[in-house]
Amino acid sequence: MQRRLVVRRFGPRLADGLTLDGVPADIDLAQAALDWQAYVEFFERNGWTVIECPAADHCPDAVFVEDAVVVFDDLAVICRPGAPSRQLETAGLAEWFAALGLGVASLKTGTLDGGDVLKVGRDVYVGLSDRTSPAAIDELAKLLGDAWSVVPVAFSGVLHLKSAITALPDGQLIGMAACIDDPEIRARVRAVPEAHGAHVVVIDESHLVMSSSAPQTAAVFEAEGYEVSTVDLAEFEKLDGCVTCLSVRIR
Ligand code: CIR
Repeated sequence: MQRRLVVRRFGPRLADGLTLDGVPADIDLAQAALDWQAYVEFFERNGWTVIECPAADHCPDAVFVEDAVVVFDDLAVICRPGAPSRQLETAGLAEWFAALGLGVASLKTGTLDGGDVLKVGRDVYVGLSDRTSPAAIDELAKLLGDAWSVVPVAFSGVLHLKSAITALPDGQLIGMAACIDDPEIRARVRAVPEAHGAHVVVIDESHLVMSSSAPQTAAVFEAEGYEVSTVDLAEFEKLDGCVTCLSVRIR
């Protein structure tokens, strides 16, 4: 199976990216470039083909490409970013993803950030957030039909659903249960000791990649038998990014 990783290089305006508290982040651009490169190289070393989509230098947050596109099997869904400063990020992406050989559908209603979309098996949990509206979730559900089961999830206190929870290879939800308003889903979330411990990208059944800013959580998963790799993401974390958001993964 060919695994492809779509990434988007950041431009000179990265430090103008949005922050939850509205205070501009103090970004070290040189360090961010090193960390971004190391992220890309990590995936290359682990057998992924890395593909760069065209940069969007006029959009400071474009490096967080996960928010602009979500891939379901061989269908790329072009999102409608909820923040006005991010809406131009999707320009040209439909054509670009089609050229990769994927089917493409563009959402037309409301707003939806890919960071609110957590796929676990055939379930698609979609956070109801300031960035993602019920109308867009309905449209996504209709688009995906019976192949996927879309579950809206109310949450609070963090930017995106995947800022609060992600999932281990066995489908176990992990992260900050207290952020999940929906009681049934909250009860299924296994707590982790650090905020950035909520974020894993699954490389395969036994291998995870996480931010190096969650060492206690990494130790917990290692003790359970997972191989845990870490990447440094501090500059992107200042902009409320995490390990999932710097790429779109095509498996
Ligand atoms: C934003 O506020 O939109 C960006 N500064 C951070 C987006 C992070 N995206 C993600 O975790 N999926």
